[in-house]
Amino acid sequence: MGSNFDGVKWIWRNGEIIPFDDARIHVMSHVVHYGSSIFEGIRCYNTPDGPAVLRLRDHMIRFLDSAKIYRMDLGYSLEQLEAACLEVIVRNGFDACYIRPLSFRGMGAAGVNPLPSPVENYVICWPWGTYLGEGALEAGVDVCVSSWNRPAPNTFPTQAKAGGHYMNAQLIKMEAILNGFAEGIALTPGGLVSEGSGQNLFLVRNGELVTAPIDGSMLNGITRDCIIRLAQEEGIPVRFSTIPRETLYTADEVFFTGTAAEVTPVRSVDRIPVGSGKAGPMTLRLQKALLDTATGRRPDVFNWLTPVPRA
Ligand code: PPE
Repeated sequence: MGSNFDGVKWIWRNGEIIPFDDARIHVMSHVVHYGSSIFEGIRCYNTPDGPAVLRLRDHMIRFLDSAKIYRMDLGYSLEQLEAACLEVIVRNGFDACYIRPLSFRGMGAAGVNPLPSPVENYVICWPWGTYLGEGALEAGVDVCVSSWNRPAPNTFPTQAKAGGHYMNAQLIKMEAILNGFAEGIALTPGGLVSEGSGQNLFLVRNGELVTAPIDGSMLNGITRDCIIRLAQEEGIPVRFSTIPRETLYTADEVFFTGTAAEVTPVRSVDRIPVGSGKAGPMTLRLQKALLDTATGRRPDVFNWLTPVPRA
């Protein structure tokens, strides 16, 4: 998957920059037992004007929203957390990297009640290449529909990006991998298409882009929003519609969106080829629009890029 911590020297913790090896937690930290963390995943891209972070503000707003939902007081403002992201990139000297703000309940009292355990805040960054395997962005991936559903509304708050939610994602992912697929598409409790283990999903049929409405089963992806807005800018019709499973098999194109996955074409679902069985033209067009914007090769009309200050 191309994750690489080798070049990571510094991590931000509660307002300080500490060496990578010092970023340790106790086994009795609440998060280890109960998954009580919130996090973000953000990408920094190299542009002709230097490194820039894609949609930093939107990610950090979602981070604070996750904290609020789980009643975590981080003790840092939006501006401070944004500055922390930029600082840790500068200190590590990366041109392009993945950024992971992470806050969790540390060591306090035993038992489920999280409130007596102190909140610890970290921002980590590392180089992270193609998420769904070498060549995935060009060739596309083979996926299955998972036997695991996403959670029903009012079970887990899926608008929050929280560690414990990813136990569900791990079930989806492991089943897919062990059955020879790159990824799984999970359905809602009602049996309609929801999302991948860590990606939202789009399909294309008759020149129209279709994605499921935010229904309480999936994350409200920021890359999803990028693709919706870029499509609208290009005059591509976008429709929000529930997606019955079988629509995946008859679509002209299917693709995933996510910070890590970027825009990954899906070339088959349950061994049924999607369209021609190759990455589709609309998928590649929107992938290029996103990556060209992120790397400063297309005008940043939406003001999505935050330049990383020079060291
Ligand atoms: N759904 C889920 C469940 C999800 O985890 C992500 C991001 C998305 C949709 C897409 O959201 P956005 O990144 O805002 O477009 N998953 C992150 C974590 C992946 C991981 O393996 O870790 C990511 O892509 O950074």
